[in-house]
Amino acid sequence: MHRAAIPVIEADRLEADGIAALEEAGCLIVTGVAGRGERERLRAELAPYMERAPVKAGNDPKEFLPECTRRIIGLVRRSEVVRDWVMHAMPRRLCDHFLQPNCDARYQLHLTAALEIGPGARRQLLHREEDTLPYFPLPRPNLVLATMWAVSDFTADNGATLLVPGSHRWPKGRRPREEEIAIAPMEAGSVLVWLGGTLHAAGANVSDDWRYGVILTYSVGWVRQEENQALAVPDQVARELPKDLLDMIGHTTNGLLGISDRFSDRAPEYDGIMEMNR
Ligand SMILES: O=C(O)CCC(=O)C(=O)O
Repeated sequence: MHRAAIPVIEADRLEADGIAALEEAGCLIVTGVAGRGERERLRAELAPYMERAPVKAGNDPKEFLPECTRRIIGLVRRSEVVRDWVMHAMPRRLCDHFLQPNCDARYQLHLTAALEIGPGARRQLLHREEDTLPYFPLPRPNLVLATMWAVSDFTADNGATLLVPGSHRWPKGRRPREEEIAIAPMEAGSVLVWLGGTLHAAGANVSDDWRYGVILTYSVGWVRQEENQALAVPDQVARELPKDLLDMIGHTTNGLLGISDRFSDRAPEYDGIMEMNR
């Protein structure tokens, strides 16, 4: 069987080749983004939480999360490396291109998750990041851009992500044939990027190793974030974060959305509303 393929580029070719490739395929592997030191720091920062996360049990083929997997969310609170990755120039350049034109004001962090896929995990059900935002017919403007940071190597055997190139342009009911499903093996330090309309799933793990990845997704600022960052990042942590990261997680207004009298200094146009509320 001749399988579909996913475009692969080195990080320094993003501008020249990456944007067009992602536009066309709806998915892209960018190699050489995160160094070994960062990945080791990330593992150390998240280890206390990952070790406590339950490994999914049961064997229900309809469950979204397959058995033998574990995941945690709330990564901005827990990891300085994740904070750097959220604000990394590579995903932001792609968000500038794919999300910003569809924003009233800005794009935002949508979800953070660290996930491990263990030996014996089955293939996940194919889905789209934008399945939670179903109010526009497919194909629709890009609302979400997803990144998967390979903390370990991703291989065809240990559960590398499966994607359907081109499916970001498909109508809703179209299902892929098996040969249209591509596998995204990548070396640790690479980042898989896909658009919110692209069908994808975690692969089955038929190896003896655990596959470790971090998903960071972004959305247009006028939809509700998949992960409630205002609750995920408590005040005592938020106080220490730089303003650009705070803006990214939602401590700012987004056009007319998201006002709070806690940042009236940053949104002078709301002074009147603030006055009424005093
Ligand atoms: O783990 C993967 O490769 C993809 C996971 C995913 O898409 C999800 O859990 O939403």
